[in-house]
Amino acid sequence: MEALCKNPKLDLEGALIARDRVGIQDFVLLDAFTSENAFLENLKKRFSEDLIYTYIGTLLVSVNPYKNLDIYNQKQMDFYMGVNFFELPPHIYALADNAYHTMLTEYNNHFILISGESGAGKTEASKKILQYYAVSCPSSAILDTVRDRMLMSNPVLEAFGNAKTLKNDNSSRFGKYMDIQFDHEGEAVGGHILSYLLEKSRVVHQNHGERNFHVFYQLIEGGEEDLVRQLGLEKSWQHYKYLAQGECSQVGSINDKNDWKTMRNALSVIDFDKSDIEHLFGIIASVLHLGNVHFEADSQGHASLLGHAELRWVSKLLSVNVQVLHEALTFRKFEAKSDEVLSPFTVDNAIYARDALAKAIYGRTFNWLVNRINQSLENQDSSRKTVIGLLDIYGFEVFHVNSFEQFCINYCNEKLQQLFIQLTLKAEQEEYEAEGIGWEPVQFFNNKIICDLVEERHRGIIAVLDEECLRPGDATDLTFLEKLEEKMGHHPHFVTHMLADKSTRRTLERGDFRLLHYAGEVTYCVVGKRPPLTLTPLHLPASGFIDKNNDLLYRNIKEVMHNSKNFIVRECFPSTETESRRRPETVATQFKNSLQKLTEILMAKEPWYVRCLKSNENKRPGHFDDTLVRHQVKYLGLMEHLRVRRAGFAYRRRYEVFLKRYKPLCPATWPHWRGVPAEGVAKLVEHLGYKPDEYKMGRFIKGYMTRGEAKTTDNSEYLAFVRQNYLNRLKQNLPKTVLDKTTWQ
Ligand code: AOV
Ligand code: MG
Repeated sequence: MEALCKNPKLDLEGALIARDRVGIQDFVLLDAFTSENAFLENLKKRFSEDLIYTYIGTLLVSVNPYKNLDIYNQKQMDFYMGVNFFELPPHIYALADNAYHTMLTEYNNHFILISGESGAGKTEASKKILQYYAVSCPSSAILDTVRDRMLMSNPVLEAFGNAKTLKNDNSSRFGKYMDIQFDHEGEAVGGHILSYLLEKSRVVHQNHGERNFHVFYQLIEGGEEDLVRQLGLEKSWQHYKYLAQGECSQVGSINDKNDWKTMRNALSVIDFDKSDIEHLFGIIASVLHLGNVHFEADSQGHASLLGHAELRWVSKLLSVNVQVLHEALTFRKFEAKSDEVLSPFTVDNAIYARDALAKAIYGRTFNWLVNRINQSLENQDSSRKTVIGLLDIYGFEVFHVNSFEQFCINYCNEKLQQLFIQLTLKAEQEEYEAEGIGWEPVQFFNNKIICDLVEERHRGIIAVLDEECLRPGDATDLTFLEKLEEKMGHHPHFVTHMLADKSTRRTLERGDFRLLHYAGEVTYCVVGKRPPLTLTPLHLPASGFIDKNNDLLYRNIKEVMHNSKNFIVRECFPSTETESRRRPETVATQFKNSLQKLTEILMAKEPWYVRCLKSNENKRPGHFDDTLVRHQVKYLGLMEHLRVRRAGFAYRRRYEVFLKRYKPLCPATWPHWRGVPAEGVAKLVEHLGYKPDEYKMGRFIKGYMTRGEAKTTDNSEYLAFVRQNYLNRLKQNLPKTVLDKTTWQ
């Protein structure tokens, strides 16, 4: 005993477990926790002791503590590496480790779905998981570079893709799915990132109390004197229209100067050379200068440039001809027969063209950056590998004014909730039925009805929006809204001012529609609400749905950019685009298609879930807002998940896999079982004295089993379903020799 205690790992284990005796670590294990009150009580009790993680079976619930806890360090990583999931206090490392070892033993692909509303802790969780893999997995010297690059992709993408919103000081404004690739030895050998719809409207407009993307402030605050001078920048954010609108630059939790250093260092690790960096920051600075390009109306009401200095900086930094750029921002080019005709812009048109250019440059540069990072993470070895995908997407959000961006973000969250429901609540219950296992159905709210409302072909909101966007003539945000009312009028999750009853009508304006999302209701403002634009007729370019969905960029502006001598800009505006006569897909349709592809990518892998909960709305350390947490527990379907997990059989494996793993527990199956795997499993559970309700045997493939030819590839050849708590017992019974040899799942 004494000898054992000298093992530091065991010391830490003892300390951790003693500390974690507060509340219950796994909701599945106790009968009382099927009531919502008991569930919340347990979360709260644990939270008050800084125990932010709790399991529901293998699902990890995490409550944002809003303070740094000393639980993410090398010691803890070592502790969780390769140790049985359920024997230790819940931790994000345990989940990461479990996924990793299951991948290694079963040689299949996995993904970790991290979900929760804005500010709940998704990005932090995904960083912890990535760190765990980077630090804990075996590695060789060459692979160290890959791992460093993987880690360093975070500060770069966060600088360019995150911003302070009213919900979160470091809010992800893009969706990110990252595959971490492992070889046979379990070494991380490469990575690949897919990014989803960056909220690029933020480049030109921020709400009060919010900021533009971090990188702009980092450059101004942290940029070296020489660099700032070369880029023609002032060391003051107030000087830039694109930064000053939110009247918010200093944020207590953010240190732009330090973050600049981290990001610059990260760029070098990712192998950006001097020229890449010069061109990249040239583009960032050009966006700031572009925001300060102003216009006034001349005597004929046409846009005329007000001061030329800023435009000269833009053209210098983007390496484009200043006259041609000037023309592109103040005239539209039409093709009439074989001639090109220039039509002068009004001031509004010119502002629109300027902002559209700023958004396009930034958005495309962001995509370029992701591609560039992917090149540096590419695995050179083409031999077979398995992956763990990490999904960290912008969380559900509701602001005072919600626009097209929130519509896309919240739709994306509906899709992820749908995926969760499909994989856990729905498919699981259907599977019991298919496998012939007696089952009392657990009722749950299926949000498919809302996904359909948004995305259904020809009939959903996106289809109606596209129809209006593509309709020539007088389509406006209001005609779009009217079409919605016509088509969705009786939908239980959709309402507008015209459709509402008297009391609801008071809370809705004519230009709004409201959706009853799975996570609560959100009112979307279809037409622009920015002060100058409310004074202008609606068909003018405004920040409404039609405009944002069209995301129009005039052809002559694209041509100017394509002729740039800045190689990043040139790559971002390829000639194929200006030559093509095809209308590009709308933003919402592109997004919908990319989410469809993402769903397919995920469905082909084995899922793990982290459900992040926000503890309070004010980022207050250690404060647990009962109402807020209860609401999230409800809409995330955690109680339903718990019910299915408790009544169900959380662990299921094909007979063959199961037998291979647990055959040492029975003399009849150890060391070799030569018969049909299902029968070996039957012997095994009989020997262990399992009661009939502890496990179920899934259907054999009809016809095959009787002839003893069970096919291992068929999904229905399960040992259906050992209950989670019995599984723990099963694992604990495995002899020590097997423990040492095999990895835990
Ligand atoms: P999100 O990714 O879920 O929101 P973040 O992961 O950015 O949320 O978390 C928001 C903030 O909460 C962080 O900046 C930290 O201050 C704090 N936080 C989160 N998790 C932890 C943790 N485990 N320990 C300590 N502090 C934490 V959004 O990106 O807005 O949907 O679009
Ligand atoms: Mg985030």
